Amino acid sequence: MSGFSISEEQRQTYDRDGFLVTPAAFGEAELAPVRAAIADAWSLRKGERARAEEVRWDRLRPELPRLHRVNQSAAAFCRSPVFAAIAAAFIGPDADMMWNQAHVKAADEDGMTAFPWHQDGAYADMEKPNTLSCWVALTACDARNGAMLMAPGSHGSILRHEWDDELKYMACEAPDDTFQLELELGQVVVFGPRTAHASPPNLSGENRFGYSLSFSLPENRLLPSRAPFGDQVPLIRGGRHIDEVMRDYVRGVASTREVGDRVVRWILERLPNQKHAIAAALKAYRDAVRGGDAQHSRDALSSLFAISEDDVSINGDLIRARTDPDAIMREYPHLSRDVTLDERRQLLLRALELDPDHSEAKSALARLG
Ligand SMILES: O=C(O)CCC(=O)C(=O)O
Repeated sequence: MSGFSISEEQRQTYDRDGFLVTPAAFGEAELAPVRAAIADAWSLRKGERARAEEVRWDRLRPELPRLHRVNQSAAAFCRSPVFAAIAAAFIGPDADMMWNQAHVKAADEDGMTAFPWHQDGAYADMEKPNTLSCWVALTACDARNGAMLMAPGSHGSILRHEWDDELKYMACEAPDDTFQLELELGQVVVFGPRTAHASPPNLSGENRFGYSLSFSLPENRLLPSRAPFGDQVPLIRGGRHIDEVMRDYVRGVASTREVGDRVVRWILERLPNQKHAIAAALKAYRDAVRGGDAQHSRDALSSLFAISEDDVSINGDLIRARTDPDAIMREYPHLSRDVTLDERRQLLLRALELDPDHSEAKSALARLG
């Protein structure tokens, strides 16, 4: 893998504080195509949404999830050797990219580009809870443009989160001990699922771009439903980068047969309606590897890993990104009048997918008729 590595000192910092900040791990040449992908997704979002209430969020503080599905540069970035080294250090020899989402802050209006205090782990109870997030500075960040605030030592337990209707976010109380990061372009903040963080509004007059990627053990599922969750893009297997493993697998290298079969079997198991798309993408990848063009092979593998079910979003967030049925039911009474009956139904069904016995979600669904 790349020359990037995590030192013993960084590991100790992470254990003590719940986060660490790497030196610049990416240069402008790697970041520019990702920023362009985010800018494209942002324009599309602004164009697509005609709903009055959502427009302002989409313009000021859009969260743009799952870019690996729509852009090859973003997909390749998600499997960067930098993340492979971070995941290997903190998760182990087998890890997946679980979720990716850009955070843009435009020039602020009325404090609306702030993110309230929260812990990422409050949104999802995972069967394999050893997850981490990597927040990459795609523009330099400081107090003026809304750099992240971290709470060192806050990673002991999950705090209670309530719906912040003003900022449209599940939020916890602000911790006492907080620290604002100043980041150069390409620095990465690595933090755990229980590390509380927030960010103030962007008062700089320029757009601020960040890209957040989460990693977990493979084949991770949500509790209590045990539904597979997230992007599930393989990143490392047996400590090797997935692109090397899969290349050897489709070339028939015997030592990779078991692991490659398992990667493909899991995609098929998780996406039973996509059998044909998966077979076609695997064939395209095999052909690309045989053709010997590295970039073509990388993109073909990205296309295989990007296959997933269609997404619907409400309140600026994908329904499939909702991972806490109680949070859905706290949000539900506040849905704007623009949210259609069918979308309400889908949101409640998501709550029931997460917790099939959720009585409040069951009653709300019955009331919908
Ligand atoms: O982009 C920001 O300022 C905050 C992002 C954040 O809260 C997150 O990645 O969980």
